[in-house]
Amino acid sequence: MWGGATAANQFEGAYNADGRGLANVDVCPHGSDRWDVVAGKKKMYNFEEGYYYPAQEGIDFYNNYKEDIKLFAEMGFKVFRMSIGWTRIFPKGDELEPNEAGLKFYENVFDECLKYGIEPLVTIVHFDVPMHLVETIGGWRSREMVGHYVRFAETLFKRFKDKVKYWLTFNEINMLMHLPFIGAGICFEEGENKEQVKFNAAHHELVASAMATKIAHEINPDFMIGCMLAAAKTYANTCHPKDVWQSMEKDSEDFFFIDVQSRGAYPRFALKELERKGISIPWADGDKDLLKENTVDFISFSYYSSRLTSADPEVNQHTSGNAFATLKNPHLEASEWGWQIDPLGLRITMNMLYDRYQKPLFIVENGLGAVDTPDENGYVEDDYRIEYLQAHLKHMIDAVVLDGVELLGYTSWGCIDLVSAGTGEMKKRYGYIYVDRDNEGKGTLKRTPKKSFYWYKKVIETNGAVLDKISLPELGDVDVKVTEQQAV
Ligand code: BGP
Repeated sequence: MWGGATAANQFEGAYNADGRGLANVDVCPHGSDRWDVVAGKKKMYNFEEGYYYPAQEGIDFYNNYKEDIKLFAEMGFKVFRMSIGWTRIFPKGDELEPNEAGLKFYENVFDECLKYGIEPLVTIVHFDVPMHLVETIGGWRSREMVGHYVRFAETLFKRFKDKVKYWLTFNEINMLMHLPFIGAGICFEEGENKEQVKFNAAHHELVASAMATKIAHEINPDFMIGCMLAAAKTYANTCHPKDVWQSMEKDSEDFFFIDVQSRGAYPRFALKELERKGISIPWADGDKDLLKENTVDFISFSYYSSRLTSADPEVNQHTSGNAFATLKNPHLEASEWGWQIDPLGLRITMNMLYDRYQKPLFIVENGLGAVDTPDENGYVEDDYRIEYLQAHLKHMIDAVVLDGVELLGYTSWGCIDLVSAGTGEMKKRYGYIYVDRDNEGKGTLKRTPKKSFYWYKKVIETNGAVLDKISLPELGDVDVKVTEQQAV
């Protein structure tokens, strides 16, 4: 299935429409303080004077969903990945009855997709935590979150059991270790053991994910439930065994979550590591059986770049990436935001995940964040984006055709321009559709297909076969922008 991916908080807008409550994702501002807020270092529990909050209006998908889905259909999408704004359904998070207006909105969106034969792929939580639960119980640090999440998930499964088949329990579940406020609604208190808090939250999310998987399969045995990982192979800087060992350890950090969700138990390396660090797992009665008996049906992941590590402290030239620290790889070019570009790394990552889990994969994020310069008609010639995607898709197809990896689908990230999660910018664009809006929230919000829109339409039409036939000159001069490292 070919398609595109989005997240509620990065494009819906209408943050207080029809009874929607405030969520952690709303109060992450644009600007230099954003990083500290999303990382849980700076407490910002409400809108503050002097800041701009891009999630408030996003690109107003809430009021434009018909037009946007029509454009996705024109490209030939078979699948559309989107998430549910938790606080549209449960504004505070602890209500017992859902907000009908919120459910109705998503029902309308699903109906619109189905009208065009587009299958919705729904992320239940893409970073959202209701602010009421952040303030009253400290987000996912508390076990109480499990009950609130499960009630939310069950409400969705029951209401949409005939409209949605593919579900992801949490977006990039491993992100909570890196950006705990956006990943789990956690702000640290002075002097507390941060690692312990993060592993408590991780355990609660893993238990919640397994409970949701159980209920989902009871409600509709045809449901396909996936986990979702911010994935990337970590390379060793040299063939020195210490470097190789370190790269293995880095990969294991990511495997930890998926091992639990896909194999049904904490991996032994993680148990040993936690024991060494003096971190305890907040087990409750029944957790072990629950995890064991309710594993996911498929493995979904985002892939933007490979990562690089070295055991030698002298090798320390870092570059930015998807919230994961990585060394600069001299063999790779980078985006304008310093994210390195490694198409073969996608094939490597796919093989690594498939070998380990032997379950179908779903690539649910991949793409190039770049500055687009529209002409006077709003048209963007984004050959750099086409080149990035083309290279990745070629390796993706090799992984399927030559290596035998089972792949359910591919949804490129930000199929329509939307707000960047990392920086809160609009100018970091991933879309096939240009949206007239800038970093300060100015612009008409007009949608205009870019050159990549027509390219992707061809890719979908030919199920990827055209990739071999489109030669780059046919698409015009390709100008891949390579700039120096820029901090996120
Ligand atoms: C992933 C998130 C997405 C998305 C993407 C690109 O981590 O799941 O929400 O934003 O990264 O990152 P950014 O928006 O920072 O460019």
